[in-house]
Amino acid sequence: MSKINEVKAMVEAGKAKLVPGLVQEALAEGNAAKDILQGMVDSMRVVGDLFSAGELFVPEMLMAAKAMSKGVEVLKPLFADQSTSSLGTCIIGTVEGDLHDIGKNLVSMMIGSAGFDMVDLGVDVTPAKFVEAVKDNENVKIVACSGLLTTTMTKMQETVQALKASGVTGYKVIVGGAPVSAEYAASIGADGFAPDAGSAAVKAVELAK
Ligand code: B1M
Repeated sequence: MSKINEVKAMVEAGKAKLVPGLVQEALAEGNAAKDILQGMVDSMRVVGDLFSAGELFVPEMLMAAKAMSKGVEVLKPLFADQSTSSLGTCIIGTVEGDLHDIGKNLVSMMIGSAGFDMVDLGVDVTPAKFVEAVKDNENVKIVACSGLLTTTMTKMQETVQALKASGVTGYKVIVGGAPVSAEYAASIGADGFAPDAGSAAVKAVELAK
């Protein structure tokens, strides 16, 4: 079994203690960090499908998430920004009612590696907290909202509305997450949408210009 497949199997099995070492071994074997990352993203899809099929439950989903997060910690320095000048500040968070943070963390890592100073508000972020953050931070160019649940997608709309009503300007809002589409993003007045972490970074750079 290739090391990436071993990483994937251990993420799916929720073996958080084994994954970092296997990620190191996969790197040592010559695999690119992005390929190892993609392997772990694919594993989370498998876990989600098993959950949908009733073959796996919330605790196992949580263990798989922890295992992936440990693997991402090993890869994070490899995606670090090498540039010295900043493109501005990016505020990021998962919207209110939603506790999923793996995708948000990957998006944060990629936007950060594109040259932004990241302010990560975490998960379950209310519209008011996003507004507070654009007021409290200097040189905010991007606000990035992540959401994984169809049930809390409306909070994304409320966040965009609250940001517009705040009167603070000079930044753009991008949204994304599995249930979010370009059409939905446009319908709630967001300035941009990205389907994955890499394109979120590209979109952030484009909008911050
Ligand atoms: Co949850 N969960 N979960 N879960 N979970 C999903 C999302 C689900 C699709 C599973 C399923 O049913 N197949 C389903 C949502 C259904 C729906 O609404 N359509 C679901 C459910 C139902 C739930 C609970 C309600 C379950 C319950 O309690 N009965 C509950 C809700 C809790 C809450 O949030 N209030 C719940 C809980 C959890 C755990 C806590 C156990 C755990 C999360 C742990 C954590 O994040 N720390 C968890 C997990 C792990 C998942 C799955 C299996 C994996 C999510 C993940 O990390 N994917 C997920 C199934 C799936 O996704 N197939 C599922 C990997 C990650 C890299 O992908 O987050 O999509 P993703 O991010 C991508 C893109 O979406 C995009 O880029 C990322 C990287 O390329 N992206 C952006 C994300 N944000 C972006 C922002 C951008 C741009 C792109 O711009 C700003």
